[in-house]
Amino acid sequence: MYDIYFWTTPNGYKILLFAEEAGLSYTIKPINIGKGEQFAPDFLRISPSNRIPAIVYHAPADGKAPISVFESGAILLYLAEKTGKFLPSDLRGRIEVLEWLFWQMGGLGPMAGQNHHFRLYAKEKIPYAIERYLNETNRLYGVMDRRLATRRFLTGETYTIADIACYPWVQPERQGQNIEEFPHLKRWFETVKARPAVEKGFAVGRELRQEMSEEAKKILFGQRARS
Ligand SMILES: N[C@@H](CCC(=O)N[C@@H](CS)C(=O)NCC(=O)O)C(=O)O
Repeated sequence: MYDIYFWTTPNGYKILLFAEEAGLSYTIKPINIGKGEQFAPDFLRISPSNRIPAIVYHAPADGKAPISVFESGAILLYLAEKTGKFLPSDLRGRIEVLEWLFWQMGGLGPMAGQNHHFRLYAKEKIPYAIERYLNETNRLYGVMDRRLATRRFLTGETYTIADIACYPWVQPERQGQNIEEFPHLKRWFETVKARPAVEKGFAVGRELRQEMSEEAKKILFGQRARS
């Protein structure tokens, strides 16, 4: 029913985690971003920003053409609304989940992404850039830790798309963070990690995983507008 355009990155995993949690029937369409497959015209028609993830749903309720969705936050919201899962329907509960979903999309994801870039991938190690994103990741971990001091999950007692969006982006070792400084975040991290659907989603993706080659870095970094 669903095609998931996927590669083994945190944003890609968000969608596998949802699909496994919700028991969706799906086919993975691998888009090897290290080989430049994200620039194929067929993929750009679905995801005009040449980024994974994206999905296509083949049997929309209106009986019309398949529906495609790009941007992981939009995909999670679409799937949550469609399945009625992992997004509360009451006004306040829903708003809270959307706040944390957008917090991840605009904060944790981009900042941790820059952390990975400057610490792990950039050829030139620029102390200012490394420190800036280490600090910002640290600040964001602190925000989650405070939140989780009084709640089981980010928005309350139930697991939602906000947790699904954040979990793949919490990678303490890669991000130069000491999780022991964030006991509530650590407890949440271990709770989410142990969910069977999370284990399954990561196991499914792992089969495709490749180290990032120098060739891949040339394709991924330094992109400019394309005509
Ligand atoms: N805001 C986007 C970001 C997606 C994104 O950055 N995807 C990366 C992998 S995590 C990608 O496809 N990169 C390919 C490229 O840079 O060409 C989302 O959340 O879906």
